[in-house]
Amino acid sequence: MTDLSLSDLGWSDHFARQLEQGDAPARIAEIHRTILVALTPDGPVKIGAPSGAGSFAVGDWVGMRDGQARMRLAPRSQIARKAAGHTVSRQLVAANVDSLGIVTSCNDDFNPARLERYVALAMAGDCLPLVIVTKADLVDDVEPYLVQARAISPQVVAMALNARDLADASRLEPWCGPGRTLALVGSSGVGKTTLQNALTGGAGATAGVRADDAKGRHTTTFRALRRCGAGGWLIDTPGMRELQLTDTAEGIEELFDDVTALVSECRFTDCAHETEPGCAVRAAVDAGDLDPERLARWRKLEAEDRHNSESLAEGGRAANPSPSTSNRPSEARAAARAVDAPPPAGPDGLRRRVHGRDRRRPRDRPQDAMGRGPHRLGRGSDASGQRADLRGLDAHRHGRARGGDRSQGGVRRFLSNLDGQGRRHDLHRHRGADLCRRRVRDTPRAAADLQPCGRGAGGAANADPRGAAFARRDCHGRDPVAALSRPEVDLRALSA
Ligand SMILES: Nc1nc2c(ncn2[C@@H]2O[C@H](COP(=O)(O)OP(=O)(O)OP(=O)(O)O)[C@@H](O)[C@H]2O)c(=O)[nH]1
Ligand SMILES: [Mg+2]
Repeated sequence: MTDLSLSDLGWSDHFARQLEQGDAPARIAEIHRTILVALTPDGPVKIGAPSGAGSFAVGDWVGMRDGQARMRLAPRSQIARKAAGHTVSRQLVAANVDSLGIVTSCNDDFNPARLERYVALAMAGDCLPLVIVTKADLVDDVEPYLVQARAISPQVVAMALNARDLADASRLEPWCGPGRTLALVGSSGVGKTTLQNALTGGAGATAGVRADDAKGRHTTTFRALRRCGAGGWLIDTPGMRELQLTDTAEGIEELFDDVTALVSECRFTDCAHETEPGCAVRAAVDAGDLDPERLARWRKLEAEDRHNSESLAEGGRAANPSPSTSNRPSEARAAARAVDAPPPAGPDGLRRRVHGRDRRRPRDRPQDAMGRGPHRLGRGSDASGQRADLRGLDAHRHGRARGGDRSQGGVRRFLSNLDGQGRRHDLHRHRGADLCRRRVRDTPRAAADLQPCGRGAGGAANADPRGAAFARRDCHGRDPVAALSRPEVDLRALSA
């Protein structure tokens, strides 16, 4: 018996609704080759995994019966990547995580392009991207690191600290307070376990880094969920040698929302942004409005994600994969996935996109009164438009109503939907927050309904460790903005 209740462990209605009669809930704390270590109010238990340990993530809730993890309960959020190496498989990193602590150091490990990948991963998994820059004690000025980290996205919260200093490390406690889970990811040797030890009082093994290139020694070998002194949970993970994205399209789209907005303005739906007439992306580059390096990074991540997602889908179809290992965590997304089949583009689908073949397919949907094209509904939508519709639903869910989504009508529909559903927090997305701000100005009723938001922040926030409410800057770092809060995830950002 422990003094932990189910809600101390992170249990909520979301999971209760899924639990089948006769099953007992348990939260996965460790995953080993054949067994899982799960936490229950009665204490930790070792249970079997009939469907294979790899189909569970640390942080998962399961329905347990007769010593077996009978059923994985659909997670609220999930982090998954393409497994390292040449194997075509997806690896679950963590589940039911509120914030993804992307750990890097003030040394050779610091790499904004790599951080950008992790941020896309966090966004795709519905987690707050929190960049933690360790080894602040080794440099004179941490500001250049923080500036670069924050430049990745207005949603990124970044802080620099000395992980070996308990008081400094305790600045992370708001992210792992009661009911919250923080997962730490990053290269080997950046100080993840050092942070874990500071926040949990544990004694996980740590080891020094190589002097010449600051690389770590891959000391931590398995993922583990640990209780924090602050009352929440922390997941430490082994250092990642590489992070290959898969099924992260939403995160990439969100991270590069300026590029994807331009893409939606191109004359041809499958524009490759090379030499096509009416290409809004090239026009923005030529006008100096879009950094060509940013465009190149977007291209690279998008192509990689598409390639890996398609390879996994191909391999998975043969093996009848579980859809639950994707980065689309919610039940709604999981349900959508069942019919959201990859576009029937055939084997050259990718080639056509990447190399721009056969791309003279003008947009057939009407423009709005302002002469703007419809919002891009998704790549490779099929002839029946099924995929496009689903993307539209998803866009709507994230405050990006499709087809003239920047119109007040789109916002109105979105807000009324939210009002009717008990103030779901969906406006944390960059573009959604932008819409939201406009709406706040225009409609007193909506403004009264809105609550301070923890996401979409572009700068300093009023940190409130109780997670009650945060006054945030808007996505553009200008005015304070109020946005909708999702009651069950009330911590969405604090400042450095
Ligand atoms: N000076 C300084 N050293 C740190 C800091 N954080 C971690 N270290 C040291 O960096 C080394 C690596 O730390 P770990 O906590 O083992 O790193 P890790 O990220 O868990 O590494 P893996 O388990 O291999 O993935 C240890 O010697 C730590 O003492 C910091 O903020 N400042
Ligand atoms: Mg470690």
